Amino acid sequence: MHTIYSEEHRHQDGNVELFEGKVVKPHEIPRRAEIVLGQVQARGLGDVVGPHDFGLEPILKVHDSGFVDFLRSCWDEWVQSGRDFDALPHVWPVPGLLPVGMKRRRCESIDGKLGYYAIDAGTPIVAGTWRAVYASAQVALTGQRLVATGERAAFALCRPPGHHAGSNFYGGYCFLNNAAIAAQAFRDAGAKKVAILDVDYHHGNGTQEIFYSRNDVLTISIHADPRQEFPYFLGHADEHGHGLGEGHHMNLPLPWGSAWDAYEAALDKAVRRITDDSVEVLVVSLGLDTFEHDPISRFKLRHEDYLAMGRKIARCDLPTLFVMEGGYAVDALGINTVNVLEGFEQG
Ligand code: Q9C
Ligand code: ZN
Repeated sequence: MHTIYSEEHRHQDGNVELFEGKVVKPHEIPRRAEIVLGQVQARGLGDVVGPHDFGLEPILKVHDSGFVDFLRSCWDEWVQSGRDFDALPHVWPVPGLLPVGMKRRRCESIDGKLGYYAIDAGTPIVAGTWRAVYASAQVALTGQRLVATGERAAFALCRPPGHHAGSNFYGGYCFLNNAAIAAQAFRDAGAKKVAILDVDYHHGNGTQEIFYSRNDVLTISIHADPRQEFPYFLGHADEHGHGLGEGHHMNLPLPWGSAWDAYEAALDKAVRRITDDSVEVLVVSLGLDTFEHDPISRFKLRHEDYLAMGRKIARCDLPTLFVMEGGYAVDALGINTVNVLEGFEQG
């Protein structure tokens, strides 16, 4: 299968992340994508191609224009306000802040805007963030085009990742929801029903939010239970979709410490839900932070489990776009990623 890759990702290179009460070096670093690319090439997965430029239009079908404007101008406004280090939020308009009858409003100060749009303080914005974020979305869209025009599968080596970003917010190392943008592009190219299967360790809260009231994109996420793990406020087993979307979202939370036996059972449920529906194309939010040695996660998957994961995903028997999400055990990230993709090709 083809891999789509752009060096533009290197421009997302933050200095700091707020993590467990400390200001630490970011876990989401340029070397992640380079390690994955190296393994794709070393194992001969297929050709590596650069992205086309599809412009802002397909991004604006998923994200609010005010939010996209904020991402584009944030760094300049931050510098204008006299700062020269990473832009991070430090104050949030929590729902109870405002008296009854008052509406949350976006404030003109860049600090107010950061708190308005960010869900966490772990996602630094720097000078090159927008360049990298824009290219990452174009990488996903280029993979979408390859699959929509007849390839069985493609691998969008996106960086930064996307599944925590919603229509109007960013965080969890994500800015634009690459998988959601690609899924919407499949719909606009004529697919009647699309499924997004999110196997990242963390709940795909942004993807859930974007499609929660819709019945044309089935969203399924397997992840660490939000009662224990980020993003905490969403991803519980009883969230099934709303209105028209009722029954078209599925969360499969698993406890800390889960290994392949428990994971496989959840993945079986996900695959069954997809094959029971009239899904025409599959987008996989491919996070590898379920790995036993991931530094920020607590699942126990091993190298060989990712081959089995790829084979199992192939059982959906659908044209499939893989979109890179998380995974922070960087030295093992290439092996685990390409294991899924090779397992899929065998399956
Ligand atoms: N103590 C992705 O994998 N910080 N994002 C968690 C846990 C946020 C991960 C802190 C992790 C976000 C795409
Ligand atoms: Zn993750």
